[in-house]
Amino acid sequence: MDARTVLVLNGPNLNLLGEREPEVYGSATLADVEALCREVADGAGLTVDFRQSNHEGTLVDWVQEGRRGIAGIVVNAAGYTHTSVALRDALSTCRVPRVEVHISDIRAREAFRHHSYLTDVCDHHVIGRGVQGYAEAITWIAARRG
Ligand code: DHK
Repeated sequence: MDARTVLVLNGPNLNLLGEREPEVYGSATLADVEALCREVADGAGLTVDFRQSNHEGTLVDWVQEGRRGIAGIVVNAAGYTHTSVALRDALSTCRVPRVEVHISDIRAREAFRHHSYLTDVCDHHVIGRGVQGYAEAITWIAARRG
């Protein structure tokens, strides 16, 4: 990773995008999302390091890896959004712009999804915009770089 890298992190069950609750998350697969991110980043002169894990500690390790010296972090922590103090603490150590993304509108779903531990340690939020939200997040990071 270098100063032009956007680190895009995906949490648990997002590997099943496309087959998982398509009425909520849509029909795009995670590979489709990765291709979208690469296209948008490429257009902005950035590169993408795209990762997914079902494991909280792995996500923490990856946030720490990207905490300085890169263009920014886009994070859809999926279920860990609503549970993970550890991920929140990792994001709060970052010296790079952080964007929280959710495909669905978590504010309009079950009450347990309304609270995000990540919201106030991220600099920007794209919620409920479908997978296009990832593109918006990368565009925001690119615009912030000027
Ligand atoms: C994805 C998940 O897996 C859920 O646990 C979150 C998020 C919402 C999304 O909308 O991308 O509650």
